[in-house]
Amino acid sequence: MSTLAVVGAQWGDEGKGKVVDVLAAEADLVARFAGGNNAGHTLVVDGKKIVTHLVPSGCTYPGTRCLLGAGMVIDPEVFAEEIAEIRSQGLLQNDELRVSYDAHVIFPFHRELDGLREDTSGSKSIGTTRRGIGPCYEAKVGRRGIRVRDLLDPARLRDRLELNKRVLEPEFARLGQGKTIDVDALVARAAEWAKWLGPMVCDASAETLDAIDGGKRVLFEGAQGALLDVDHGTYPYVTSSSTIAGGVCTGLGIGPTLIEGVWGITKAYTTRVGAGPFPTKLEGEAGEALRKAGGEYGATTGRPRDCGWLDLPALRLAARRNGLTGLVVTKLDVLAMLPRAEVCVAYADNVDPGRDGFDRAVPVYEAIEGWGDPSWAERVNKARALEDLPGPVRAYLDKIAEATGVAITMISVGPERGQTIRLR
Ligand code: 2SA
Ligand code: GDP
Ligand code: MG
Repeated sequence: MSTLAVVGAQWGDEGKGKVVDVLAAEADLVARFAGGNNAGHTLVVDGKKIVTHLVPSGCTYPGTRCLLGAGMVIDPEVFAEEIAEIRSQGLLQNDELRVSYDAHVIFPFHRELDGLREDTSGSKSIGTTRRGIGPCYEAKVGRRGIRVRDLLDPARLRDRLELNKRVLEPEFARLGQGKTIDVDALVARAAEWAKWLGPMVCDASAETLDAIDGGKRVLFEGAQGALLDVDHGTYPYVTSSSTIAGGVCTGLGIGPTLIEGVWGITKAYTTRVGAGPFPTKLEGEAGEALRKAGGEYGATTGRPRDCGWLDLPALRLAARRNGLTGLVVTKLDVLAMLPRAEVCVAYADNVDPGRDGFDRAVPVYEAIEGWGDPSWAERVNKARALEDLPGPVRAYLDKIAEATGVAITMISVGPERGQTIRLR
């Protein structure tokens, strides 16, 4: 397959970074199409952990081009730090990293506004990562956004910053924090960014299309997950971008007919970080046990993630809205550590999440039969073929495939690149 999209099929943190890292061994180009440094994608190669936020997770392979598309929002200061960190490990040494002219830029005032809103929203806060993501996308759809290309044109940049100053200073005052946006200082700061960013700026749509036309293998790397999509997620408790496979087209500027496959990543259970409905969330000790077993803490903020059993109705919705052609199940080793496990097979009273939303969804659980042999954790961890997995674990995977109508194409049994069972 020459093009494949890899997207989160839950509320993010499904293991997209690991899966993209595995698949990127066979890719020429890895392109991110949405989100920004709210994302935290973890790769573990030979015991060494790398967490990417803006840089695509193909960054460990020399010669593989990494592209940041127009649908992304980029904080240049975070980007510079991330590039330096990755380069210090001898990676991304040449011209492997490219950024769209049309990606939007996160300024310090976006970050401050994000944090201030969270601090002043009380029980209505979204639980954002406070990285300025929402305010930057708001500016974009409000047609006052500042794009990477504007950093290369100081007069235009000044004009755009003045516009944002007029809109945002009253907003800061309304929220109880007087703030002056110092346009001169920001223009000077942006001139520094432009020096190192300028050489990597490109027409990311053309780069992607030319790569596909030239027979190159292209991976599209999603961020967050289907249920955090601004249109199709648990609105308003969502991120501000198109996280589903449709976002590949808008975020990179390519047509849907060029996406040959879409793999959705799901954990063997469910996690969520931030506010909003989470039907299968486990309270108390049960949730804590899963968090501990899975090491479920935010890869960007370090926040503890809420944990619960796998939610098949939610996964089915994600499969349909993404048009999944394959499903990757991760963290099977973590579920195997538990003495018992359940799975949500339906919602009570025929609640349909598409029609009724997730607020009223009360899970109907089934215990997973035969679960809970203390020897499994190690056995699953070491499995490299489907046949190596215990019978009840395989039956669980079959149940997931049947409920979603999507074939399982890969299974992850540990964080390391090699701890993977490839079925396709
Ligand atoms: P934002 O910052 O505006 O995008 O937040 C809006 C909602 O989107 C959620 N969100 C995420 N959920 C899971 N993982 C994310 N990335 C980090 C990670 C999160 C972290 O990899 O662990 O470190 O805390 C991510 N990014 C955004 C967020 O929780 C809000 O619900
Ligand atoms: P992403 O945002 O989807 O890339 O996921 P994150 O990196 O935020 O969170 C996934 C976490 O699970 C990371 O710490 C990964 O190293 C880890 N991980 C991924 N796959 C597996 C797996 O199969 N088993 C275990 N134990 N950990 C995994
Ligand atoms: Mg993550």
